[in-house]
Amino acid sequence: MLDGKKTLFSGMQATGNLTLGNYLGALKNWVSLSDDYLTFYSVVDMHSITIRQDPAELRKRARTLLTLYIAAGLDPEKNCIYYQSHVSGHAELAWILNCFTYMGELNRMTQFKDKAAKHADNINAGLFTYPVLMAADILLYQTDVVPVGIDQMQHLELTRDIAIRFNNLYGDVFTIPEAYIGKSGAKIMSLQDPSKKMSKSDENPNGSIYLMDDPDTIIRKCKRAVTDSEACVRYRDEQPGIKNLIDIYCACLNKTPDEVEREFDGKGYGDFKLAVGEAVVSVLKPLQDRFADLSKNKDYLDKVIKENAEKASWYSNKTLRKVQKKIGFPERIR
Ligand code: ATP
Ligand code: LTN
Repeated sequence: MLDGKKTLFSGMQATGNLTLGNYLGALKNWVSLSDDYLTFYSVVDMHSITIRQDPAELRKRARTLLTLYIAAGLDPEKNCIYYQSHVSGHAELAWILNCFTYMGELNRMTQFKDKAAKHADNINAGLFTYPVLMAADILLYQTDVVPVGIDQMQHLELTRDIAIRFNNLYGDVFTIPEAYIGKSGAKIMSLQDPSKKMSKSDENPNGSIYLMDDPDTIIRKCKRAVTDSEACVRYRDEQPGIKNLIDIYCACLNKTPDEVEREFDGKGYGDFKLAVGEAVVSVLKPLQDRFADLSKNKDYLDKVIKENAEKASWYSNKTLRKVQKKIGFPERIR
């Protein structure tokens, strides 16, 4: 709660090109929830450097991501859209929360284990304490709700544990946040291997649909999606490829799996895959057009970046000062 309004926080890393999974699992819900909350949507560039980045590339991707937030339908006048690295409170609170988080808790994080296995030559302390920075992001804004894909649930549970632990020691300092997982699209799988989540860091570009893919590419990737030989469009675990395509179709067109099964009863996979491709195009094409327009408007984007960083700093400082006082840091002399 901030200013008597429920608060929403979410963020994405500026690594790789956003996929349809990122859009349907996160961004789309951000847009649908944005009217009901005081909202903060961060480009979490400080999280990105837990993996080695090319500086010019990181800067470019961060700006692209921020622009995409707006192109997806988040009005930056109403939603605080900003770079995490522009608001120093994130790092300051993360340090404090590090001292309230146990090694054993961090050792259990599956994202850490996955990323450590993938980047065995650079298992840095930042990668290990990544979830603490994420907890700081969320708790800084007294967040009530955090829309994310299912893969982030474990980090959210940890955030809650840290907040409860802190509150037990110092009184009611933090709001305890809840995850918001969308009804469909919470976990979009790779088109080439439906046992793996669609991910922006996947090496096989055919497994993911990127938000910037052109219509022909989208249709081609859907047509080539790995399915099975059952030859019926059914929403069930035994047909993971088809199930995933139904999820995509439902999330794009706001339909239910039942409706989709009926719609494609007696039809072949060719028809269904084409319809999925067209549904994806119908969602991504308008977003791509808005992105192209926004990208031309440098002054506008710069203004959004500056003003929203100031707004986020203002709110985050309120929480930070409270925390610093509670734990016994000396008061600032004005
Ligand atoms: P990486 O491959 O670099 O780990 P990622 O594609 O998993 O990245 P993140 O930046 O970790 O993306 O996630 C951004 C948001 O998108 C998170 O809320 C996450 O839960 C959601 N998300 C990511 N992939 C999927 C997916 N396949 N289905 C649904 N939601 C997803
Ligand atoms: N860890 C998240 C990105 C992230 C985030 C957050 C999401 C960083 N801070 C705060 C929600 C709230 C990820 O890898 N997707």
